[in-house]
Parts: sequence; C-alpha cells; structure tokens
Amino acid sequence: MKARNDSAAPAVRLAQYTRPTWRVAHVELDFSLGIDETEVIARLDLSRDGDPGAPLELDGEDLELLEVLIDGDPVAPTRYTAGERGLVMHEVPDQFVLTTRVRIKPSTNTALEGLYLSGSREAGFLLTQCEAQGFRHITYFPDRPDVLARYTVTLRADARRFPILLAGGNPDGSGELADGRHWARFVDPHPKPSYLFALVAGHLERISHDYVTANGRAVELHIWAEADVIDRCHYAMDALVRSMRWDEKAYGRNYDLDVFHVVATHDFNMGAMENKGLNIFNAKYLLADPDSSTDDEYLHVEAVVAHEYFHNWSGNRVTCRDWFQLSLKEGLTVYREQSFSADMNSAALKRIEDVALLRRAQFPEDAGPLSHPVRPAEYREINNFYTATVYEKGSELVRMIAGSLGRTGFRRGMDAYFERHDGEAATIEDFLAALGDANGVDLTPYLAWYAQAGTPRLRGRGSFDPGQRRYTLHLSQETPPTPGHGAKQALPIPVKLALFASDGRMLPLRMQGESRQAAADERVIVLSHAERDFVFEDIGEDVVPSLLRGFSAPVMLEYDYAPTELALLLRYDVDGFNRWEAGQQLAALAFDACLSGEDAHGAADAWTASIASIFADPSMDDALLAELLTPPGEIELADRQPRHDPAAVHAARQQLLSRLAMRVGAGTLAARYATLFARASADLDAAAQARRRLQRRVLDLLAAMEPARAATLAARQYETAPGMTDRLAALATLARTDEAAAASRLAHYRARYDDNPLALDKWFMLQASLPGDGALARIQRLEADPAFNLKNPNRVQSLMGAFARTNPTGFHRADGAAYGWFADRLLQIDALNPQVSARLGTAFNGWARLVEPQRELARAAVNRMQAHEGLSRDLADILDRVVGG
Ligand code: B3K
Ligand code: ZN
Repeated sequence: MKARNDSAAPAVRLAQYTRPTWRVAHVELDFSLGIDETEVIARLDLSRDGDPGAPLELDGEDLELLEVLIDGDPVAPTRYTAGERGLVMHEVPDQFVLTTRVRIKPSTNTALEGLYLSGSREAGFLLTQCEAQGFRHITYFPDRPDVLARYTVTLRADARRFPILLAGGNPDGSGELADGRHWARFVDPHPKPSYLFALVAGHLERISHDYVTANGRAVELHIWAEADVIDRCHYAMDALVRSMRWDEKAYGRNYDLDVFHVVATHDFNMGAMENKGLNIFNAKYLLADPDSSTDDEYLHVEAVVAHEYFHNWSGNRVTCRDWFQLSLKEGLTVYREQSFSADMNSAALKRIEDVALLRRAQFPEDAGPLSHPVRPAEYREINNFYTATVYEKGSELVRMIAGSLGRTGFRRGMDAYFERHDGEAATIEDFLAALGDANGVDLTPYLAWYAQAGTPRLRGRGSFDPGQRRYTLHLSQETPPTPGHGAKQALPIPVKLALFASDGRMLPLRMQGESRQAAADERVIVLSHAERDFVFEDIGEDVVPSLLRGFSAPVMLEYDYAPTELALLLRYDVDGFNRWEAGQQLAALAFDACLSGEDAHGAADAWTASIASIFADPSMDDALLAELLTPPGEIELADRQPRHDPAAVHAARQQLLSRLAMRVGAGTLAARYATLFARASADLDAAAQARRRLQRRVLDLLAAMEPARAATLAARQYETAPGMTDRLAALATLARTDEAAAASRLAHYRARYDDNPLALDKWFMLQASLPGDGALARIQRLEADPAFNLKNPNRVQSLMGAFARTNPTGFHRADGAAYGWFADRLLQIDALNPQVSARLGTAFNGWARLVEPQRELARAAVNRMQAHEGLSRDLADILDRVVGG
C-alpha cells in the first residue's frame, strides 16, 4: 500500500466535536475472502439523528466501490460521490438500508491496518486491525467510536486455504458451499463501535479451556496460533483464566459472550488489540516458554492478556465518545492491569517497575516537543496518540483518584460508572462524575490533570521549631511550559507522607488544629494550590520526611535531601517503593558527583556505603536487592542535566557502577554470584525469578570492576543456562566484556533460534543496544542478516527501535552518521508502514536538549525527512511537532 500523501491534513479538535448525524442500528457484513482480492458487502440499517437534509457521509479509504443500493435498489453513480476519504450521498431518506459492495486487496496492505495478510502467501492467514480508523479500509461506514451497532458477520472462503474462519460474537452457523468454499456466521448481541470489529481466516491451531463465569455463563476460551507455536500458548491461557476470575472479584465484571478467541500473529503494529470476542495479539505478548522467553516476557504476557481482557468492560461495554477520550479506556485499563499484576506478583516490585517505566518513557515525552495532555485537545493523526502519556500517565491519574476515594469508594464508583454508561460511548467527564456521584464528592478538580501537559515539579522544604515542638512542611508546585501552553494552573497533588526520626522511627502525625487522639504515622495531604504550609504538632526532634510514598502523584519531587537523610530512608523506610526511591535519589546525587568530578557532600560515598551494607544483610529480599543495586538509567540521568551529553552520561554512570562494585568488593560479588549460580533452575516461581534478577545485577556489577572475570563467568553461564533469562543475561554481559568470546556465542544463538522469530528479535535487540561508536557499523551488519525485514514491525523495533531508544551513545554519535542512516531507513519504512515509521520518528523528541554538534545534526536529519516527497501523515505529524513546525 502506498503511503498516504496527505501530510497537510487539517487538525481535528476536541472543541469541535459534534454528535453523529446518522445512527447504525445493525450492520450485516458479508466477506468473500481472498488473499489478493476480498469482496465486502455491507448492509447498514441507517437512521438520521437530527439535521434533516444533511447528506450521508461515510468514511472509506482504498476501497474499490462496485455497487451501491438503497433499500435493495441500485443507485445511479450520479447520486453519490466516492472520493479518497469516503462516500457522500445527497437526498437520502431518513431511514433506509444502504448496501455497498467493495473490493479490497489484503496482500498489498503493508500498513497492517484494515484487512491484511500475516506470514507468507502460501501459509499465512488473513486478519484485521481496526483501531483507530482501520475499519474504513474494509468498508464504507461512519468510522467513529460513538456510532455503536450490532454486527452480523458472514465469512466465505476456500475451505482448504482458510479452514478456520473467526469473527467477533457468538457463532451462528457454518457450512459448506458448492465450489469448495465454506462459510461461517457470527452474531454479536452487544452494540459496538467499528474499531472493535475483527476477523481472522487461515490455517490455525488452537488450545481451549471451558470456563464458567461467576454469574454462571459457560464460555469456551480458545487461543489460536500457527502450528509451530501453539504449544507456547499455555501460559497465556492460564493468565486469561486468572484475569477473568480477578475481574469478577475485584470489579464484579463478568464476560458476556459464549466464546472468547485470542489469536497470535507475528505481524502486528502494536502489542495487542481488544476486538470484541476476538482479541488479536502480537505473538511477542502471547507466546511464552522457558527455553525462549525471559521472566520479563512472562510478566508482559500476563499483563497484556489481562489488559486486553479487561478492555471488555473498560473500553468495549463502555467505550469512548471520540478519540480524545482515549485515556478513558487506556489509562483506566492500564490501571486495572497494573493492579492485577500487583496482586499476582510482588506489589512493591510492580510499583517500582511501573514508576521506572513512567520516568523512562513518559517523563521525557512530556519534557520535549511531543508533550501533550492525557486528553489531547487536537490531533492530525490519532495513531500518534497511543503514547506513554495517554497510557501510563493516564493510569497514574486513575490511581490518584482511586486513592482519594479509598478501596470501597473506588469500587462503588466503578460500579456506578459501568452501570450508568453500559452500551454507551462516554467521556472523561462522565467517568469523574460517576465516581464522584457515587461517593458524594466533586472530582472535577482532577479534570485539570487531564487537560494540562507537562510533569509538575513538587518542591518541598521542611523546618523544625524545637521551641514549639513543631515541624512545618512547605510544599509548592509548578508545571513548566509545554509547546503551545505557557501558563499552567495548580493541580490537586495528593502527597502520602511519613516523618522519620533519626533512629528510624515513624512519628505520629497530628496536624495543626486536630485533636490529640491517636494519630496515624502515615497520611495523605493534598496540595491544591500553588503553595502551602503543612504543620505537624508534637514533633520533638528534627525529622526526615518520606514524601510521595508509593509515588502518590505523577510529579517530580524536588526536596533538598542531604545524602545522610536519603541514606536514613534507604535504611528504614518501610514503604517498599520509597525505600527504593531514596536509593534512586541518592544514586542520582552520586551520579552528579561522578559527572562533575566533585563529591562535596559525600553522595557517592553515602550511596555505595548504604548499598554495600544492604548487600551484606542476609535478610534482604533478592528481588528488591536487585532493584536497589540498579541506579537510574542513562535516559533518566540525562534528564537531570541542562544539556544531554550522551557520552559523558554513559561514562559517569559506568564510573558510578564501578565505584559501587569496589565498595561491595569483587570477592563478595563473586561469592554471591557463585551462590546464586549454584541455585540455577528453570522454575518460574517468584523466588527463582528473583534469583535470576539478582544474579544478573551481581554479574553486571562485577563486570564494571573486573570485566575479564565477569566474562569467564558469563561464558559458563551461557553454556549451562537452564532457560532464556539466564542465557540472554549471560550473552549481554559477555557482549560488553569480551567481544571475541561473545562472537561465537552470538553465532551459536543465531543458529539455535533460526526458526524462532521472537528469540531472534532478542538477538537483534541485544546487539543494537551495545554502546559506543562501533554501534552503527554493527547495526549495518545486522540489517544485512537475511532475517532482517523492514516489513516486520517486531524486527524493525528490535533493531532500529532498540538502537534509537536504548543506545544513547551509539545513536547520538558525534558525527551524526547514525541519524543519517536512521533517517534513510525511516523513509523506506514510511512508504510501507506509516504507523511504524511514526513511532520510530519519536526517537528525535529530545533533539533540542542535546549538546552540539548532535543537536544541529539531529535537526538536520529531521528536516531532510520533512522535505521528502510523499511522507505519510503519521510521520509528517511527528516530525513537524518535533521541530515545532
Ligand atoms: N487498543 C489497542 C491499541 C490500538 C493502537 C492503534 N494504533 C491495544 C490496547 O491498548 O489495548
Ligand atoms: Zn489498551
């Protein structure tokens, strides 16, 4: 499919929302499926909703129109216009059945939006992806989420080439046709928007499970995949069953069809898709086996399976009125998914990982030119708004609101939301109103969080008055300007806090004006204005505040802690998240010391000493220790500097790691490594995962100090690894410590996993993230590998995405050569798949903060791409925003 040459398309604005003029009560779709050509007959029961005389306007792109009928009668071509964007018909009745017949071409659809082919012509299968606006590539329709219709879908296809036929809804008959074809029909009783439509057709195998919902419905669960990978779907089935039970318990939500299908594909633009009754997954988030998946991948499969399932209520039963409300379903569903994962695994670790992700992905997004509110006010291309801000920050907003209502209040509010808006297309205002009304509170102040971009800075300052036995915490907030939005308003910021005495005790918190009854030692205060003093009484000594416990609001905390104060929190804080956080802040101060070459306040010493003593503590949990041993990453650390100098940040962080290694001691590290290595197993329980996590960190630390010794251990670990987590970790350490020894293992891995695309992706990714000036040449060798393929989104992400996102020194080399190479590839990809090129294009978001000459060179690369003729709207939108065009 050619790139859409419509980069000048006008912006769509939230403020200009108008209700749909036409409703579709029922739609009947009839597909005659073929790889090169598919015919689609659509019968829409249309009725006018207001605006008499308004024409009928239906969306439709890349459709070959064959026939139009009104109430069964052919319509002369003079009565309609079929243009590039859709079909317009004047002088139509107020109520009628419109039938269209169109032809589409799945095999040339490289954008993977609409109906396309996954895999080869001979053996691959057909599938659809409609969110956000892919349905218009299948048939003419009002392709907007506030038009909800009931769907009846009939699929017809050659029975040998397409033995399995699936669409969303309950099965409603199937049979043979005279000409070697067969058919199957599906009826979905729940009205849904077009973006939730899906079909799949081809050779697929399945695993199944009989499930009975809490309210007594028998449901057949089927996971489908190609024959060679079907055995790797059992973990996903297990996760699906646990997700369904969890949603019944935690939210009282039951599944609502007789069947639920999940399908795996290797050709997918994103993670997965929650189509009603027929979820489609990128294989990366569905397949898992110990030999080829890491522990993190198991966690991702569990989380994404849950996420897509949870959408059945938060997104499908209650959908979005328009795409500006995207976070209504995505932020909420991420929050539900995070809560599920926290319940299934360690809640403290989960919180640490989620906040780390927010800081790694969302904070930089919000600090650069692509910054936008959780509910954007306008867009040129909606696919560019499936961002960390809409998803991850959106989830943090739900978490804040849930926290303010308490567990039972939030559940009461969610029940009210689902009840009130079931079968409707809702807004974020509706969500806040339902939650607020159910609890008798006004949540409208939180709307400002949805409307305002940028990460608020929360500044704190404490002062102790021994005479009055009083501690005053002064809090203030400020949100820096973001593109197009200078003036920022104060937001309600819930701050969960505790006060620590110097011996590590938490003090009772009685605030000024409160009675002397037993006071809690943790509480939440809300800063609603630009600044305020919070006064705590009966405080007999100076204290160290533990602020924003559990990361109670998505802000950057600026509190001028002395290294000794952070060391105290790192030692005593019982909030698992804040304990880790104290370590991160101390590590960041230690990093500053390494970068500047001066450690006037002894931060590096305080951090390494604290971590070394925790390391020696035998009661310490392996998983938390692994996290504590890991300082913030290069991207986060670079964000602390006024100018981003990737090479300097990398060197200073390496120095920080080697200082820590020296403090702990090579002997101690090697001894701990030996103990962990001796316990190696392929088990998947939490203890085994924690062991692997810690073993990896310990080996990496050793590598920072004694690379040769670490390389020997890594080589042995690669040879003996019982599963992928240990194998891949060993390979990564080896590749950083001994290039020659790594080369033979990389070749071995390449051959061993030649027929496993997901394992090969990791092979590309690992090498793409190796730092330094040699990275570009390595990448260029890798793209010559026969397994590299510009058409496959996973492969492109694992080479180019990993390079641009996880390899700052390699990507930002000072001669700009990597930018030039990247831009060339981006243009090639853009002609095939605009969603993928646009996503990669966001790698330039931070260009303006780079040091020279990188800053100028990055801008030049962006400008060169902008000048390219035929750029897609997707990529043009990203590039224009990146350079403020
Ligand atoms: N809703 C889909 C994402 C669709 C992306 C369209 N460009 C997956 C999810 O968030 O669950
Ligand atoms: Zn989602």
